[in-house]
Amino acid sequence: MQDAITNVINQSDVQGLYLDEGSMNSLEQYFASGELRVRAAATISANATAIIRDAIAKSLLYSDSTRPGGNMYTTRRYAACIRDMDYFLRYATYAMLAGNTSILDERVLNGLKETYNSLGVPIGNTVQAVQAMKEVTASIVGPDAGSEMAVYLDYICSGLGN
Ligand SMILES: CCC1=C(C)/C(=C/C2=NC(=C\c3[nH]c(/C=C4\NC(=O)[C@H](C)[C@H]4CC)c(C)c3CCC(=O)O)/C(CCC(=O)O)=C2C)NC1=O
Repeated sequence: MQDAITNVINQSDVQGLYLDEGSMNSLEQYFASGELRVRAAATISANATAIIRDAIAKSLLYSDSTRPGGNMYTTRRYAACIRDMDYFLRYATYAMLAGNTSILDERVLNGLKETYNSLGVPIGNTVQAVQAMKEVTASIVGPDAGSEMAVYLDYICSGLGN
């Protein structure tokens, strides 16, 4: 896993250089937003259950997914879906704290699309639920932290799409 700091240091290290101005600027931005990130992570973890419930209510509840024949039908599959949403929210929060997407590649997206395709988990509906979670999260943490979280929730969606 990388973060905003190791990322900048690694880039300079491969060139054998001290940090250049661009690297300094991106570090400064990261440090300046540090408190925002930590506060957002605390708010998200205190409200995770409600965020996921509201995101599902806004997107998939009472849709084809939850009806007989849908991929969320039966409590076992419904629970698997809620659990996946919790993974997405928790790992997006880690990535937001780190200021880097690598943890999402390594722990969440690696092989996920293939798993979903082989189990018939609909990717379009998953993306819809994650997009709803993006809106609900922003309404709870506010617009600045919300747009920071959006970077990582969108990254999950595009990782499922490719
Ligand atoms: C930490 C990283 C990690 C991720 C991301 C993860 C995802 C993941 N979701 C799975 C299943 C599943 N995922 C869903 C999700 C959904 N179905 C829908 O219709 C909705 C659109 C969507 C919820 C938004 C469902 C229903 C299953 C069970 C499918 C089945 O067994 O038939 C499975 C198959 C094994 C299992 O059932 O546990 C994995 C590996 N596992 C991991 O360890």
